[in-house]
Amino acid sequence: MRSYSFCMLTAAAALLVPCHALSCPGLPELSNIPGLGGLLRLLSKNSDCLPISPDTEFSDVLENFRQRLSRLEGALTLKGKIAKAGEKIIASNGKKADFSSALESCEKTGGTLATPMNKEENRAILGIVEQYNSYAYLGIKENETSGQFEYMNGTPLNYTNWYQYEPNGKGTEKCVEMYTNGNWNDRKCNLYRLTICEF
Ligand SMILES: [Ca+2]
Repeated sequence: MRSYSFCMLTAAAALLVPCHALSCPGLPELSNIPGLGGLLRLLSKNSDCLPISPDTEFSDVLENFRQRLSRLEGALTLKGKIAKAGEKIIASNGKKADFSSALESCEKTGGTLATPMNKEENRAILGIVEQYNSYAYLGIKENETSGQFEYMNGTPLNYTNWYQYEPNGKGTEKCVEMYTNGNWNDRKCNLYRLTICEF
């Protein structure tokens, strides 16, 4: 599985590479972003656009970028805005929404609903739930045909943390919420629950 850092670097590369061939209409705006402006100036040097740097130099720049992202993650984690679990970043916009609206707002920002696939991820999501003291929908749904709970892509669950006697709403409670103790409950999908996404 590709790492978060790798994905961020790929995104950065995708942002930069098209400028080799094209004019850079977005460059002035990007240059205004604190930190990124310096990176772009470093990359752009004497050219009117971004040059193809020697591999070693480009690696240095990417490494520098990776370190800055890592520090930013650290700062956000400290402020309780995000939680890290392995390669996953868990974050909330603090808003309550029904299941489909919550999922949509996560997908709009390039993520999906937080989906705990092991104890560590469950704990990270719980940290956000505790911070807002609010139940949250998870990225898990009941299969219409089999009645089994599964991930959003249809694969079976490989980790569960059901509350005692749950799931108990077969056919009527098709979504899953996390309680403020980290346990899960199957629940109707049209309630207002904290939106927590993973990236
Ligand atoms: Ca239930």
